[in-house]
Amino acid sequence: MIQSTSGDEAFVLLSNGNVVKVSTGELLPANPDILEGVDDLIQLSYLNEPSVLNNIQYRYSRDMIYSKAGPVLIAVNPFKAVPIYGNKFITAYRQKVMDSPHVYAIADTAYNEMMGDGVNQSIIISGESGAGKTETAKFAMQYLAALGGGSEGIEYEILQTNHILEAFGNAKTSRNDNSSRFGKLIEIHFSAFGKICGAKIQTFLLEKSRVVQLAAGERSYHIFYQLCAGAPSFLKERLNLKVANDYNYLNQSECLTIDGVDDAQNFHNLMEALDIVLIRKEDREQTFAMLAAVLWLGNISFQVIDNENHVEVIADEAVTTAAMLMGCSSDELMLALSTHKIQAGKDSIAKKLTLQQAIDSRDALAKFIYGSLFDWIVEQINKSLEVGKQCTGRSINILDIYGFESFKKNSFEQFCINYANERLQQHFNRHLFKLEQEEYELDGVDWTRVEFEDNEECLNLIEKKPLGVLSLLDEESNFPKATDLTFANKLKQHLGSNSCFKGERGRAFSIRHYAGEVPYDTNGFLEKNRDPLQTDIIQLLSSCTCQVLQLFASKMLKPSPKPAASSQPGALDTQKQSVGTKFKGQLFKLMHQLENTRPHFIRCIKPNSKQLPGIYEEDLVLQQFRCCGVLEIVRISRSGYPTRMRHQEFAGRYGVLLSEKQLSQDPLSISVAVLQQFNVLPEMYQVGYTKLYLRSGQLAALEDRRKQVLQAIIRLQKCFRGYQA
Ligand code: AOV
Ligand code: MG
Repeated sequence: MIQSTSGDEAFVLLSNGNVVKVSTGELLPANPDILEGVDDLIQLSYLNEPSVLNNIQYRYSRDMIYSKAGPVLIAVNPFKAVPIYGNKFITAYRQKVMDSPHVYAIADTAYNEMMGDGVNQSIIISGESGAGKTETAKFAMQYLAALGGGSEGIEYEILQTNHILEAFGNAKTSRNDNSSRFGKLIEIHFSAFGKICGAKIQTFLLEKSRVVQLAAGERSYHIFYQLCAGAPSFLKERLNLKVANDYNYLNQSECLTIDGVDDAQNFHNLMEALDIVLIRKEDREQTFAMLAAVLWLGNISFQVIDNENHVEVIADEAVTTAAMLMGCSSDELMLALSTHKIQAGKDSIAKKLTLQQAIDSRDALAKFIYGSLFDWIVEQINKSLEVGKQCTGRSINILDIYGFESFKKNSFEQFCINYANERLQQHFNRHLFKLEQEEYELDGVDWTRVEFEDNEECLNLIEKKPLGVLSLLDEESNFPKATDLTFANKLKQHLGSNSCFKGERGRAFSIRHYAGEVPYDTNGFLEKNRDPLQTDIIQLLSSCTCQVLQLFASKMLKPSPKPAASSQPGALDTQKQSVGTKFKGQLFKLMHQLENTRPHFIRCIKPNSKQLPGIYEEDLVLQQFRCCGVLEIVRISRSGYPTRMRHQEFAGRYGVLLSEKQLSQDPLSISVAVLQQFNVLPEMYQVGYTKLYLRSGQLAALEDRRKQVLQAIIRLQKCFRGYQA
């Protein structure tokens, strides 16, 4: 409220009672009280950042966590249980008794459009780490499960997969106690009757490094702590399982528990979920054995035996237990972890590894086992949810990936995660800004262009060939003598002209992402991109009696059965795709798949970085609004025409209401005649070359009138027949 002005200065009373002096040029108009807390930001009379921020805050403080920004659902993380979910609410949204913005409403629209138009749909959830994507995805699944539930109970199985995937793929980070460390797309398939008949889960790049290395205060994957805390005693005995604190892979970060989380209880929930998703008992046993093997591998230590730093494995409980769980002898395991076989003519010589090489080789083995186990579990789940014959090909996809991340130290993992978010942002921009406006322009609609922040430049920086981060990374990864420093120098040498790139000192560089600038440390980039596994280790795995290990090893051998001789430590096997390139391919495939569906966007917002309820940090929220272009979306939807119909279609549906004479015209003229007949105001529509564009709400009004007219005709006909009789 402006209290007084003098010259170009104004005294303004803030809502917290403080009075501040500002220059009048900085003042923006506030919205009238009657518009306080509107459902959809497009209803605001004055569209500016403070108004949007205030509106969302007003709603948030009243536990109205969902709002609309035109077609986009905004979900602000409440960090507490809000009583707006469950069967009562599902029914209310289904029966349209409730229509306030909600993830249920989005799921409902997607379902109706799939059933009505026969078009596959996608619900695309984005937002920073900890913003609430995974929870939102689960509520969307819950709604679809309730709607599409049938007698077979597959919908219940689908919901249970969340427990399993979260146990194996989520972990505590400094941003989120339950952070997804993989990307997930779930396709839910429906029968002709709209019942769920199967599902398929695709996952993207799991953060494997977490298995062996943790930042202070973070945890490894939940499953390890759950297993240690909750395994029944017979299982503990069989796996020689200790408490979490006894394992190096878990105790290194001095964080073993999460406030408010009961790992033992979660282990029981997981067992139930595994039962429901029909994971076989043998498979479960092998899974637990592999988890314990990973933990024990982490406890294996080495002893330096000469002055060249060569090592031998210390034969202790860790080695014997890991070997027992893997199904090999301790000697075989010790040899594979401390030597590298080299072919010399017909003979092979075992060369001893240095301490660092041995540690790397042990960790690579642990990461390989865990990563393969994760993929294998997803495979088993998919078998159990198999898309059945009664499925019609109709589906709703729900995408929940890891959110944008910026820590103090950012490595290859953050680079991949943020790259995925850039791709997703481009898809979002394309659908909400680009395609929409292009269509208007192409169809001759009178339209003032709304500018938006394009992230093409950043994607080019990452993806462009041959001079992009990923290409240069592959080039260096193929070069055995390259180091993280030479890689960093190469980036600086070639990418300096891209405005999203900033060279930093030494091994560091920064990228200006759509969601903010992130400093990366190239330390470990090459190794993580190569993700090598020595042939000696693969051979060991194929000789293990544990069946899943044989299976994992066979997958490594299949694409390129490579003789040991050519294996150069440190070089990237040319036939094996690098992690970065493989990820890029996966993302392209994902985008292609999403392009074939009708998207529904949900933007999750993190109101504070403390993960606490009731705190709304304006700067943090504003920055998130800016990077997804909330204001621009509202601007476009407000001046846009969300309903569009081909003239032919429109004329066919509403032309019946015109006189014979008017009908002899072409579809475009019929469209115009209908609009005139129904007195639709000129500002409510635009006539394009091929389509008619209507403001929101107009079609509903037309439908009502059509119904009235048709009913009147029917009444007249009845009357006429009665008269004839
Ligand atoms: P994310 O998926 O977006 O982060 P989550 O969905 O894991 O974030 O949400 C983080 C935490 O916020 C959850 O564990 C809940 O405690 C809380 N939360 C989120 N949404 C709700 C809600 N609708 N109601 C109640 N609590 C909620 V990451 O996976 O880190 O990008 O990689
Ligand atoms: Mg998540």
